[in-house]
Amino acid sequence: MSPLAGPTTLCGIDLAHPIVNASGTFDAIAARRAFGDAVLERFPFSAYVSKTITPAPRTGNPPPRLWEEPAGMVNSIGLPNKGLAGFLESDLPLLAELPVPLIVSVMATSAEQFAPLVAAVAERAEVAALELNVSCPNVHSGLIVGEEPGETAALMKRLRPLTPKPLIVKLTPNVAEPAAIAIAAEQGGADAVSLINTIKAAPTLPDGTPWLGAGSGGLSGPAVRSIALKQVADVVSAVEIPVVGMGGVERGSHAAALLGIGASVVAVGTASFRDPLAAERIREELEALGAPAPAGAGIT
Ligand code: RRO
Repeated sequence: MSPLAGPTTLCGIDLAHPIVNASGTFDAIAARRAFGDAVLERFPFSAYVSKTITPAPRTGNPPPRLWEEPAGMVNSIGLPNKGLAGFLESDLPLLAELPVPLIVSVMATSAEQFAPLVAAVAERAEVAALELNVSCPNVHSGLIVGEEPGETAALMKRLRPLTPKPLIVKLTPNVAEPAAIAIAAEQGGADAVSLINTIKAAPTLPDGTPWLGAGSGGLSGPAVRSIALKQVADVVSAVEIPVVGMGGVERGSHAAALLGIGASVVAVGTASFRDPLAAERIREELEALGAPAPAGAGIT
């Protein structure tokens, strides 16, 4: 296996290869229900990042929740989830059976609500690391922890003492300088940052009415790839901690480009909706490439 697609580590967690999933884009429990244990035998990711959970259950946004673009997709899912208690009881035992380390994505509307969620998830032996989602474009909570460096720092100050487990801060692309948020996260004790989440978007019908039930959503897929490359490069040069890069990865060469600019690990997101085994193909293509794309090389 080429070094590019070979074993690696993220925050001390051993990974068989550098391809993980973007939170919320691959439902491992539903996949196993549909395809059986073949999903475990041929699991496409080297770590599994759960869909984001919140302290209390949420039903999510009103439909429609999806809009297709020529080179992407706008989602307005709105964080439907069983809440902490439901997750611990129903989902965690199933996710613990996956053959890879488990990273649980969490979100709350204030540092005080984040704290018990992080503590309860982190104390579970099945959980290797937590991703702090401070970047969802679809929940209008007034939460600005991911948009103001001072707020990010305050969040980390509250959460960092709660667990020695790795805390990965998921950054929003919807700010002028994601690197400033990344620096605040690092200074607050984050072990890694991940980016990009989706870019705010509002598909609109010819009569001016919004398509999405919630009015707006977040754009992902190939359309955002070069934005992700810019933001990941900026963040990589601003912090010492590892960076999980994602945004429109559909081929091995796209993953190579993110690794080539300094991402430690690459996440596959929207591509998995079209093909649940896209990440496996992307890893194979990455392996065949063997070396990072030189800076400025064309992306095919
Ligand atoms: O559930 C969602 O609507 C959602 C989340 Br939590 C997120 O982090 N990013 C996104 O595009 N959608």
